[in-house]
Amino acid sequence: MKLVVIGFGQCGGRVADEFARLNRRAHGQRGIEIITGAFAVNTDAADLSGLSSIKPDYQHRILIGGRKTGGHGVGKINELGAEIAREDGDKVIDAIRGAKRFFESDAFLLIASAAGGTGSGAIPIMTQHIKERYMDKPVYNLIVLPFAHEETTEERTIYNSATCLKSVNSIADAVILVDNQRYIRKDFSLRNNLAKINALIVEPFYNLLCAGEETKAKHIGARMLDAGDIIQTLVGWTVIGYGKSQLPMFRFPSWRVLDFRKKSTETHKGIQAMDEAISELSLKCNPTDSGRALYLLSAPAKEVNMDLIKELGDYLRDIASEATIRNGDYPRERGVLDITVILSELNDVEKVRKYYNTSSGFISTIKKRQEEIEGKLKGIEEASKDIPSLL
Ligand SMILES: Nc1nc2c(ncn2[C@@H]2O[C@H](COP(=O)(O)OP(=O)(O)OP(=O)(O)O)[C@@H](O)[C@H]2O)c(=O)[nH]1
Ligand SMILES: [Mg+2]
Repeated sequence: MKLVVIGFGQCGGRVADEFARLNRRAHGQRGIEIITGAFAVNTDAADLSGLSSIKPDYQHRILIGGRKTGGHGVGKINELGAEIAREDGDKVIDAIRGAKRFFESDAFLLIASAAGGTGSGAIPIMTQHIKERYMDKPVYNLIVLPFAHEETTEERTIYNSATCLKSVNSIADAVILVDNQRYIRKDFSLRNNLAKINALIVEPFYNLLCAGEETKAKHIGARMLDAGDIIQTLVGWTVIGYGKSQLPMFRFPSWRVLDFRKKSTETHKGIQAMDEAISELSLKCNPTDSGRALYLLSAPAKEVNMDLIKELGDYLRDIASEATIRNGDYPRERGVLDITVILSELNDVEKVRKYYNTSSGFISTIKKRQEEIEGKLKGIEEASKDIPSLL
């Protein structure tokens, strides 16, 4: 599957930059292209120049709202991010049109954090803009949710997240949710290492996007997973997960090992990777809430057998009992077996519901505070009415 990737704001831009690196890796290691164009859009000029893999010209690193913000961002006011996207959105469309291989793309992937200002505000507006302009291609959003500590220190974090999520959900074909907090569960030092988190965020997309682009027979599985399968799976709230098991690089010839034992070891390794993919989903959710699911098994060709595929299918069927499940196998890597899982069409996401509930509580407080400020301003204006002005 080939994507046009567009990142908005600092977080979105950096994750899009990581996708550009992923494409370089696919090209270098496998001779295939998975990204037809990578763009970063920001109100902050310094953030744009901090990127490394997205082409450094103004058609790929697009500054919007320069006049309004002086190139310094919107300071977490996502209404301003939205307004600027409305005014300057054509710049992004022009850039997409200029991309050489655009006609080969299967879909758009737009990326932003929910909690910031620029990305959070611009992504719903640009999703709508692109959907109206390119009706034949799905437009997906990848939304990064804030760390827990950000939610407690700043009201805007929750409010921006709620407004962004509500807006993207009503317009994007699917919204892939990625929770920053999930990545520091096991390794707290990651909190200060966003680059490492970004690499972990994009990793599950590598085999997923590559599998359908292979042309060499030896890398085409018994059941190839292509863009059509992914497009059929992605609807509404979505999460993605990835897990892997190391395999011995060298095996004894098979006559030295009892056949049933070999098979059960492979199945065990497969289940172990699937287990990891499910427990490392990009956002904590309940798999029984999903209406569509997909898994891709990548492993050396000789490790893939019907038993393993059946066991993996049964495993996912058990936990995502309501979902239509698609699957594929991808004969690749030596020495590892890995599994990518997508759970989509989720009919409930606890974290999103919490943002909505908490924000609804804020709205009256925010309004009241606004009225108080306006009242005070009026008071001071009133007191000054008899004072002559120098203007
Ligand atoms: N995973 C990840 N999260 C990030 C990154 N940069 C920022 N964030 C998160 O994104 C949120 C802040 O949003 P930003 O993307 O910095 O904001 P912005 O869209 O640039 O908007 P303004 O700076 O307010 O104009 C916070 O929740 C951060 O934790 C990043 O590189 N990776
Ligand atoms: Mg910023």
